Amino acid sequence: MQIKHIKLYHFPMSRSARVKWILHEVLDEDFEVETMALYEGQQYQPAYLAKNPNHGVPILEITQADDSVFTMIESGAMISLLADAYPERQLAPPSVPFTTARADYLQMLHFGATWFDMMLWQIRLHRDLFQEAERDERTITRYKAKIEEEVEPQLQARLDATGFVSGGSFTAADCVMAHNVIWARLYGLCAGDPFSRYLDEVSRRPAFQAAFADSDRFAISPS
Ligand SMILES: N[C@@H](CCC(=O)N[C@@H](CS)C(=O)NCC(=O)O)C(=O)O
Repeated sequence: MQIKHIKLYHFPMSRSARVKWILHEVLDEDFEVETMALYEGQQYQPAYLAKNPNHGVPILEITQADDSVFTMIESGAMISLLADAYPERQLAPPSVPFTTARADYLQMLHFGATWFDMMLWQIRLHRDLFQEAERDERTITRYKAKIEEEVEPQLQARLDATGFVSGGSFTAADCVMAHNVIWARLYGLCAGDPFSRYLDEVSRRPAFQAAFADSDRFAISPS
């Protein structure tokens, strides 16, 4: 795939911010962003649903050399692809030859984008997004406990060992995991020093600062 142009559909601080972060890492400012009015329901417009029937951000539109456009709708896959598409940025261990560093990196990227993300999403739905009658406090309690008792110790051990979630340097897996840590902190989770040091470290990156420059436009709930 030869990438000619990239467009990201985005909402501040949401899962698209992970993708915006890696886009700044690999392309600096050389990509297009359209910010969606999610709280006003713009994602349900037919033209948007045709691109993403799951009505969410991010969408990544990749225009190739022949002007065909490939559309992606999963943030973890986008981040994995972008890290591999720009190997000179050294955001992922190479896929060939096989290494355990690559296996561990993929495992942490997907752990962040699926397992940990799923718990954060359940908390967000029941705490911030569902109508009052649909909210279930037990779901919030259950997933907060799972994060505290199961996820945090695993991440903390990794951060204590190397400062990053996989291997001894910053990788694309950190774009997912640090975004999750920022998200978790909205709920009082991942509050300890190793997580503070981690966020201090990654937030010094210019690409992080560019990606989260619009975070003041995020509101935790629709008003
Ligand atoms: N698994 C998807 C989830 C995308 C997702 O749920 N995005 C949320 C924002 S973080 C969204 O756009 N929600 C609006 C809606 O569902 O209508 C991914 O990681 O890309």
